[in-house]
Amino acid sequence: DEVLPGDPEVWKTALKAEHVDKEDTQAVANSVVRHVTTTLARQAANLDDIAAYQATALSVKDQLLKRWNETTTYHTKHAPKRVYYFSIEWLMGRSLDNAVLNLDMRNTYETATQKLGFNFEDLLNEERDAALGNGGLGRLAACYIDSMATLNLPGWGYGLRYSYGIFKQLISNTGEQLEAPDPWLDRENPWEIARIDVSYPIRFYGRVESIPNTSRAIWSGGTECLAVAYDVPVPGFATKNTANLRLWASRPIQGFDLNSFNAGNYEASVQSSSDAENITRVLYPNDNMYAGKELRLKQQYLWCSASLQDILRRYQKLDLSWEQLPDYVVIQMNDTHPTISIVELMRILIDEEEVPYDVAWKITTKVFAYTNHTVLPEALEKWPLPLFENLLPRHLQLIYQINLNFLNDVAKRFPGDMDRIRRMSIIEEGTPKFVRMAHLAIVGSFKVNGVAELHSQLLQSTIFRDFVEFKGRDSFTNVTNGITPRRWLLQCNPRLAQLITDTLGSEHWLVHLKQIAQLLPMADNAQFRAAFREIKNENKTRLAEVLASELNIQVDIDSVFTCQIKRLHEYKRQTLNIFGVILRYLQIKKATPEERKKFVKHTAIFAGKAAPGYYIAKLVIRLIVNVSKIVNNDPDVGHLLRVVFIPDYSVSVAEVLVPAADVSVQISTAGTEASGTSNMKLGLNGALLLGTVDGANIEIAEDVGEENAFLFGHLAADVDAVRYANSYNPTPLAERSPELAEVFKAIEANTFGDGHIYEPLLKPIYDNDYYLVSNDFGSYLAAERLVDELWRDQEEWTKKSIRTAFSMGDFTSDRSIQDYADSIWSIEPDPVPEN
Ligand code: B1H
Repeated sequence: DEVLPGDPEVWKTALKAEHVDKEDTQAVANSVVRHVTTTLARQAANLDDIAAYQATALSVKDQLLKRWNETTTYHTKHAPKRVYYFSIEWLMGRSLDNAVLNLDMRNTYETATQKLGFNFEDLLNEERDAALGNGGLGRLAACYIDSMATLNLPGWGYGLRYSYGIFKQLISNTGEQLEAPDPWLDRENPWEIARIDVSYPIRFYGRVESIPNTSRAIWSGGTECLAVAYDVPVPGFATKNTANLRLWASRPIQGFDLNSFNAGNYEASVQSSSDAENITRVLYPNDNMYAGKELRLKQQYLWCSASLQDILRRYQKLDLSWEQLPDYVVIQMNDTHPTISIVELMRILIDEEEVPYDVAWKITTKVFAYTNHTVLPEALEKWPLPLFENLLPRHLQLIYQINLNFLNDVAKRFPGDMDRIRRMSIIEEGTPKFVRMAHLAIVGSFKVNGVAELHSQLLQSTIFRDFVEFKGRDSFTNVTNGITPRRWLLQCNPRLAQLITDTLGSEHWLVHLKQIAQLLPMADNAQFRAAFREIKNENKTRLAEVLASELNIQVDIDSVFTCQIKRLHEYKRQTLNIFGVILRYLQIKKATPEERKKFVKHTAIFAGKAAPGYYIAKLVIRLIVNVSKIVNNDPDVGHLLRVVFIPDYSVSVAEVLVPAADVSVQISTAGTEASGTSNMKLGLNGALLLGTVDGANIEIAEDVGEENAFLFGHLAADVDAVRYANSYNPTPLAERSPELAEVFKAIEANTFGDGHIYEPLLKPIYDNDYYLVSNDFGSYLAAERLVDELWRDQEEWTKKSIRTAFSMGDFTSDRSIQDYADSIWSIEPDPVPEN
């Protein structure tokens, strides 16, 4: 019923000719070949895998764009309330396999490309990861947009199009992490559409003039650049709905400064233009760590301002009053990184739209919701006030006003409680002063949530306690994280997915993950166990082949594969794991040949990046690599122990590791890991949980049953007391843990190369052991003994593995997104009708 320009018959015939049937191999081949010969201007005769991948991806993108167009058109007409997910990181990984699976066209594309002379798997491997994120936070956003599309929720993602994603990790001969750039856009990105027509001006610096007798001001001068939109279509699974991820790239407003150019100063004339391009050049490589750099604040402001201008432009087409904005728009802030958007919305409403201050504040505080991802103090964003004032002078004024009103309200509620006012202020006093972004985020949001039960409770009882007392319990809630079972089971473990589908008799479980619980009784079925174990072994074999060919390490697939795959961080305690490995090594060395036969064979697998400036984290990598060199080449060890550090961990590396793991290692100091999500990926693929009582481990263990998991370590409630004792009544390490003292002695005796280089890693553990490594080492070892005992009984092990996998139904991102939609966003599914 759309009005077509020109001759409607010509249009209709043309649109029909473009249609590709899901099962039409020839039509798919046609579309791939069209891209080979036209878009890529290549000849069929000299086509390599890279070009064949590009053409295939472009053909799939055509399919996505049709659905994307239909979704956008439909939602534009329908005008439902929409959610906008603001995340400074989007760790998407590869798109081709995911897209053809979600389109239900994998077989067709596989056959079509095969008929054109290519192996589909090889083409998949030509794709570079879109690695625009550090770790869990960025991957969470990627899972969430997959679920938003799959649940037919009207929603978009907003982020930044970094020219360089997370660095490529190289490991030197001495075991050091080296960082290389990740030029992922060097080959053209077939998954994006440049929207040169969608761009917004962004101002930095400059001066502010107040308009007398109003709350308005004029912000002018400084420098301006453009944010240009790049759209990435994100298909839902088995639905036409296709979400949009809009990423902004910075560009100069004019190519160069004409005045300097005409004055003969060529260098100056291009300077400002390259300054503009630099803003979205590179992702900041810190996980759980705040870096107070001006360029990062520029990134945040460019992203938030462009996204808001975009959202408001769309809203204005509806021709409604500003007061109705919260009925149509909700913005979920992924951590505090987009908090400046609260102030930016105020600025646009007040200064540009002439909305009175109080009205603007009322509107703003109904639009934003804030997700916190960490309680670690070093990760909380606070900007030095002078830096902030220089870059965003008008925003600082508005923050002062917001803070003044807020603190007045606090003072009314708690008269005379000056200490409370000091604690809660958005501005931290001192030299210099700081702007506390978490406080601003809470004050400007209608809902604040943590990402797992324990984490949400800790937020409310510790760092945000004052705010709970002020705003009330109802403003705070929990939404436990989740992962998409499409990527993290269907795509990465197709054989297990097939077994589930065959046994359940349908694919519904992929969108109703709870249904896999129906398979729990299969744990007691010997035939099913054999099939399940066979799949695990096949996945282990595939990993073993990669390790042999890429790292030249031979592993025994009959050994227990323990996997700790995550960013390197002291609180995540890769130390516990590697110290445990060292102890095992020392015990094997000491044992007689007869005793050695009793050891359970272990393959300890590590992967993850360290922030480039994080010295201790890098030292842990060095220790792991150097231990692996000694252990893997010691003839006394034989097959009993292997240590593997897999360089350059990424989403696509995870897709190989996750299905091959027997044990999921999740051993953070209790109270420090907000949720964790690799615990969910590994659990869903049947790895048993070896973990502390922390983050989502707690809910996972509850659902899989504690008897199917290996929990250990001090509880969050006890950590403070142990920490206090460690630093104020220190006991010698040998008393806290004789086993750990033995490990440290071996390291210091140069067993793994120069012992003294590890001193900065060991000394804090000798001294005050903030992360309780020594205090938890004993119970960690006890948990490992239980792992070994169970491994000896393969039938029992497989039972627990099956129970683990099929109890993970609650940890799908579909459930998380449904929680957000119901309890925070108040939005409904709006499926595009099938025609
Ligand atoms: C998480 C971060 C994070 N929490 C600051 N916080 C960053 C903080 O660049 N920065 O400034 C980057 C990342 N990331 C992780 O979020 C938690 O540690 C995990 O426990 C959690 O599973 C994940 C997703 O919620």
